[in-house]
Amino acid sequence: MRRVLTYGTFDLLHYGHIELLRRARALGDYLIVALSTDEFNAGKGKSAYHNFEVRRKMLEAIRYVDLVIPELNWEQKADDVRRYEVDVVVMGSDWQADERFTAALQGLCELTFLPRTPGVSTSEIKSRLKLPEPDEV
Ligand code: C2G
Repeated sequence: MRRVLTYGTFDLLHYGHIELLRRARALGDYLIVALSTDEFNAGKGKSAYHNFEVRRKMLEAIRYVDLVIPELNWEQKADDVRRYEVDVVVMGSDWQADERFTAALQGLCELTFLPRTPGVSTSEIKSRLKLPEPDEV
């Protein structure tokens, strides 16, 4: 059983997310998604439109996703890999050179970066829909 792990916010779920999850799952037999909590997002300077519970439920409805766990901080990745016996961590290519993945997971598991799906992003959707930021509502 080859186990895959990925991290993200997955807000306003779109086909770029689905394409990442589909390709990540295809690299193994079991896909775990570590979903950024609302508190962790605040630390990233991000405010998701949907809260953690809604984002978790949406991910759990996706056929490629086998388990959703919380992403609480930047430092948990090595523990996650050990605890869930992960063989490969998969991220979109925008994380390619990020030490919070490369250094943190060196020698612990494989690390694969997949090309981002062009032309779609949560921030683009929000700006096109002119969704108010939570503090604007
Ligand atoms: N993604 C993609 N193509 C897009 C948009 C996103 O492949 N058009 C990928 C990203 O590269 C990421 C995943 O989908 O691997 C989730 O994207 P986000 O929800 O934006 O996640 P992010 O804010 O990058 O959080 O600890 C790491 C962070 O939690 C990652």
